[in-house]
Amino acid sequence: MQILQQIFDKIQEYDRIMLFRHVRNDGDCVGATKGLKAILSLTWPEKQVYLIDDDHAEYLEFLGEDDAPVADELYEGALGIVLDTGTDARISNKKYALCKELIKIDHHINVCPYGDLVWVEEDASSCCEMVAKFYFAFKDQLKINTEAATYLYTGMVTDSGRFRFSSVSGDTMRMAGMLLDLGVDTDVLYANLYMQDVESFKFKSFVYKNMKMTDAGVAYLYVSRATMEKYGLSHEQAAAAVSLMDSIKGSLIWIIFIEHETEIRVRLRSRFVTVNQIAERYSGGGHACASGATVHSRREANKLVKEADATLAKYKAENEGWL
Ligand SMILES: [Mn+2]
Repeated sequence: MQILQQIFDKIQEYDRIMLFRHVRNDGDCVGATKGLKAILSLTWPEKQVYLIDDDHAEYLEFLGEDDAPVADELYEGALGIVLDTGTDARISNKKYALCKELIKIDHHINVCPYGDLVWVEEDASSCCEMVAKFYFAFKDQLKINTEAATYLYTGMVTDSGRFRFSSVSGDTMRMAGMLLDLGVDTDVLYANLYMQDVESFKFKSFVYKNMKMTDAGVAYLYVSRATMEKYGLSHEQAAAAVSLMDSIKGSLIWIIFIEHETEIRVRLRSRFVTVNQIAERYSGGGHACASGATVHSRREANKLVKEADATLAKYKAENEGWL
């Protein structure tokens, strides 16, 4: 592909390269930036390659720290490469704007094609898969090691739900296979990614014990501020528990209500059935199968559940093949 060659040539041209990723770090943006940094540093030890970001996610700390901040002058005249970041507004380190030229490498919908060179593959399961593809396209000229392969493999695993999502293609598995051949230790990786504190299992047990099911099969849970306090959870951590209800047989809609100081935030998730029209009636919206909304009382929450129940009952009556 021509764009890969253009990116390779551009990297060769520069002595200093700054890597960027999105706010609210995830495994893919961290893996892609760390993986590419390792590949570039191994291949061209004489080049300065920096990865500087204030943001960090606790669960990815095992991948190691980024570089310490440097003076603005070092950004000027450098090549910036932004990974896994759909829009320039989401770039975490705002100093990307100081770079002389910018490359965008991403797999989100390309509504905002910022940068001088843009390589976007909307079908790719992760940005790490794209970096792996870049490496293997130039493997005679680029160097990699087990550590770099592990960074890339990490992002491939986390962004694809452990290779479960429909975005996973034959290419995804071929790239993953070639990375495994470089010595990725998946036992250590999965232990780092998926082991949890005993408290979080206690909260899980709370979720399954206290969630309710409507007649049509809407699973829902109300999390009060007292509950969050009891389990030491942030609003965000509590809201993430919606995914614990994502694979209950017969339940195609699952909803979590999180009590905030002055309102109740709602996360609606579904399989096959569209739920954003429900969210829109409660000052929210979002994707067909993943939406957010806000209600102001338990009564209003129950009303939303009733509407979801009616939506699901109608769906089940009119469709076959759901599980
Ligand atoms: Mn990603």
